[in-house]
Amino acid sequence: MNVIQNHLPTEELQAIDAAHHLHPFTSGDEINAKGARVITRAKGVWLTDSDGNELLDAMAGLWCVNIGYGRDELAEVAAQQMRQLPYYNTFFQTTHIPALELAQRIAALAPGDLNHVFFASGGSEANDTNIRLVRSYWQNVGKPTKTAIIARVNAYHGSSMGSASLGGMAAMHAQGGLPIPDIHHIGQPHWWAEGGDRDPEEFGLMRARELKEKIAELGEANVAALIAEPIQGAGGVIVPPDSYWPEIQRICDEHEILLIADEVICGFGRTGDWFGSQTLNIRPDIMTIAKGVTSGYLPLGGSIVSDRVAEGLNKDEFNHGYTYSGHPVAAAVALENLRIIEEEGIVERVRDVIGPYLARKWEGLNDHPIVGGAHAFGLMAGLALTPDKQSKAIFDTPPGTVGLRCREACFRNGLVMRHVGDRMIISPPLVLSEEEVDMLVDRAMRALDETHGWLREEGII
Ligand code: PXG
Repeated sequence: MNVIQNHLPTEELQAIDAAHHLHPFTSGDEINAKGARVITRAKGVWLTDSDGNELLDAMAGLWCVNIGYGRDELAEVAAQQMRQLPYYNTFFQTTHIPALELAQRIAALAPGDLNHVFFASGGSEANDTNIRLVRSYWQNVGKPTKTAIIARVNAYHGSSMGSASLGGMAAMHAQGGLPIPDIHHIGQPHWWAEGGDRDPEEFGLMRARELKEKIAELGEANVAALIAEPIQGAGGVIVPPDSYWPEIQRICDEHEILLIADEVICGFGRTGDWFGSQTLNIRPDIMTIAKGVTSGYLPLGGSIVSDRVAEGLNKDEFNHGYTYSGHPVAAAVALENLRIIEEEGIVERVRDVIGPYLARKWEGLNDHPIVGGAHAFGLMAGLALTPDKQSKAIFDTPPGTVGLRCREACFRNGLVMRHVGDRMIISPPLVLSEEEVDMLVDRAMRALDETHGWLREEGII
């Protein structure tokens, strides 16, 4: 352990954290009693904690550190931009070079005629923008009744009032009076958990047709948009059956519904293309971006809209914006990040080399006695923990008990993997090597073995 310890001892850092820091998606009492894990540095795909332990970060932070940790180029660009122009806004008829160059760059990368970018500081803000943007669009083009937005159960679109309303997370809606009015939810294409005896393709069509039913129920004249992640991320890396997206696209086209693809996780290489919409053949009118656009080095998000949507929106003043929309330092870092992704061929490597390699190794976990439905898509993957893979049964314990146990076993084995209920999921940096994939899967296997042992000891299986 040759890490320089230039900080307080772990217990003292934990005590300060417990006294003053409120954490997202965390029970305060629990973490304060136990002490938070303190991460002090990172390089490539490896994190180091305050005790000098090294962890393989199979979550790329929170699905965002696409180019891996520790790229000096981004630090250099940030420092240069801070010296030249650390801040200026893009309101009131002004602009600056990093924002306009980034908008041009993103427009060039985005498919079809998605040529216009409205910046935010993250995915939640961008999705809040989308709610106001689609309603303004329909108002400006003479269809002001089109205000309803359809989203999906178990989707994640952010934590602000608007974006959490779009999301379909029951636990979030239970706190703080959500969803806001005029947001409606349809089912998710989660065949493993909800498909029952149906064939996956038949189930995919059935779930897609819920959109048609919802439009009929609300009235086409009242529906502004559908928002959906190409692959649900935080919901558990849920890859829809092949039949699902073509049918969704067809219904949106048929009914004049704007399609918003939330690319916050799928975007910038994770699916083996620049955007998940390209991998899945989706033609969105709007895409939400964040996370991988800067590889998480600085906060930046945005909405990319088509020529048609921009034309409608631009007819009137859009009374919306954030102090940090297009922040020059974040934009400069994004440009450098995109340069690295392109010049190093990172997207192609996900598609042709490391994605297929991860899929082969990850899907091998299906042989484990408590694993069902292990499946990878690009550089994200999920599996279900199950007491019986034939019947796709769930455990008798409260949902998430076994998943949490498995996550703790992953940490003991030097691996960061996330659990969503009793599903385990990964989304590693796009730059991990074959050797690191092997380490990831070996460690995951050890954690699964430990979880299996515990399930037997407790008599749960
Ligand atoms: N859309 C999607 C698809 C996301 O995954 C957001 C929007 C919101 O982005 P911001 O930048 O506002 O956080 C996200 C964020 C998890 C987890 O536990 C996932 C996210 C955020 C926090 C935790 O998997 N995704």
